[in-house]
Amino acid sequence: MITKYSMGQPYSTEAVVKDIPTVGWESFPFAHKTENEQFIFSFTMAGDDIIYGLGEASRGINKRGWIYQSYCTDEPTHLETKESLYAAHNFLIFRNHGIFIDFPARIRWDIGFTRSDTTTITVEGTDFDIYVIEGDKPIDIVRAFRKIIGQSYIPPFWAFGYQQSRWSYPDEAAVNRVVDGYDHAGIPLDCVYLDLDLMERYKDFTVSSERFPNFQSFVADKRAHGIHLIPIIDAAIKQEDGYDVYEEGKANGYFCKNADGTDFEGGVWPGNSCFPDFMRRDVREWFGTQYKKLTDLGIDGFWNDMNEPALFYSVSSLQNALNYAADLRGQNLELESYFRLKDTFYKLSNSPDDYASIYHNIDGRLINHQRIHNIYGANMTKAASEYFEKEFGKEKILIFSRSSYIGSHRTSGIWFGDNSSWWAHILLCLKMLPSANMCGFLYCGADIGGFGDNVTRDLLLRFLALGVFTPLMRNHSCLNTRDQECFSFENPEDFRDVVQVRYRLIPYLYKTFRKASEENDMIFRPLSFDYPEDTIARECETQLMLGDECMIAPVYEQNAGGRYVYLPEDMTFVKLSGENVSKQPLSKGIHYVDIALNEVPLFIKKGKTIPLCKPAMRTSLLDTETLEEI
Ligand code: MIG
Repeated sequence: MITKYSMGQPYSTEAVVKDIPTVGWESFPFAHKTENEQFIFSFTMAGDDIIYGLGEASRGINKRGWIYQSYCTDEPTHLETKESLYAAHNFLIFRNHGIFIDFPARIRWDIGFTRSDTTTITVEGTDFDIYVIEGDKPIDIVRAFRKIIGQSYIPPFWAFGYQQSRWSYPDEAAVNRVVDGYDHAGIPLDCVYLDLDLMERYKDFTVSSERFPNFQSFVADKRAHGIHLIPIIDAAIKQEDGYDVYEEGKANGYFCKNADGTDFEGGVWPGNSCFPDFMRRDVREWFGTQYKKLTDLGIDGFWNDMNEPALFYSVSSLQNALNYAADLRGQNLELESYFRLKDTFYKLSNSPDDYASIYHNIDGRLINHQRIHNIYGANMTKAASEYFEKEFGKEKILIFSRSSYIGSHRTSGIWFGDNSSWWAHILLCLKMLPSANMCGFLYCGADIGGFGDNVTRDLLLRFLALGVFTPLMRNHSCLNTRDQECFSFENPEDFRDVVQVRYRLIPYLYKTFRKASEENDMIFRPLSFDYPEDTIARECETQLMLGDECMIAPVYEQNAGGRYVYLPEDMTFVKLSGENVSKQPLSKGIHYVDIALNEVPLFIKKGKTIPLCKPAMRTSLLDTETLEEI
């Protein structure tokens, strides 16, 4: 059963696609109050209550014991103490209740942080809808919720292939080196990503004629070789006379405003930039059409970045900071004023004051950005996906976004942003998967190997062995980090063994994915969903159930030759490596299993089988008809 409660005049986020009548607040099942323009509600948790949800967020599958904030943030360091990442996925499950707060501004979720037995949720505004979904089991609650938010995005089939990215492959030669490197090592590959260096001075939808002089034929050439090139699109538009996107946006009043109605100016990669007002349908249509510049050149996939939106500084606060610094010139700074000076610059990025100075023109009214902050990026990606669907139909163009809100799951995927080459981030990815699935995000994954910092060979191999199962399987790495392509390390045949397993599993993974999309189901479930009475399963956050057939349990520690795994029932332990398959029946309970660096572990339930095809160098070369059951 789903009940909708409404307060004030909610902004229409389009997260929910089913009409649900609202009822009075008397029946709202949680203690609540409205105070200082905030709506606050709370519930008491028993010692063993598990709280699920929040999609892309830090910490565990069980969200207890921390405070989270829905406030889309360009967060480059995913420490466990971070309260916000790039997305706002306002869905929680508590016992037999699912709670979805449809509200595009800040929400605080204090889940046993202030008091270990209490969850207190603070909605920072008084215009919102809350949906309460009742169900016997968490999976029933998820399915009922997913039904009202609509079917999840399905990307093109080739998007299930292995993908290589880096910030940045600066020119055609660099891209060729990647493709050749993979081909030479016999490691399958379907996509290569183009980051900021594709563009001419960070101008969206442009191609540097110096570094990619024959882009159209280059794209065609790669396509003929089975490789898709995937360019990045940033949210902000460079202010530059003569740059058509900027000129058109300015002339038509398509950019976000200051309070006085002039265009808001902020610094991002291109320097001073304007921010398209994605809240407006006409602006979305205009921005969506810009992608044509690249689809006309043969491009069929994109990733939308920096759309929280990331803001290095606003032009006005940078000026204020510079003036402040100029005033201090020549003075002997006391420590306090020195730190104030330092903070003045340090706090320029993603400053709440700057966000509060941005306005959107919605139906002729200026609406402050802070009121809709969490759906800005979602609307950028909606601009792109609406255009793709209209122009090319469904399942033709790959599109995924960094920032997202529930509802984005219908038209795009997401990636989990700037993680690091840390062992802990294998598990962070694993934990985000079921939470993202609960909120409808099926096409997702983390930067394999980690984005920030230097990866090691063993970390990359272990990360890949989890990535083999994530719908988006992309290795991506930051500027100034060591080479992270599989062929850059010694014994590349180990990498081939692992990536080939992905290709062997694609028929199974693709079918599981489609079914989850069509039936509003999860691909990855916490063990506690399937074995609610089993204490060890309830607490397990290093393994996941996958589909109806199996369980995954990646190795996540350095120098480990295997791991402890908990089997909640008898299963077959399968090790996949290249074309090799080894099987061993294991009984319910805890086992230590050996797993070499070139092996992918998988646990298949009794009476179930999984189809494997032969590996191939591209998804387009897979024979998905000839299958071997294991
Ligand atoms: O501020 O485009 O998360 O994947 O490589 C950094 C450069 C901007 C952040 C993205 C990352 C991408 C990077 N971008």
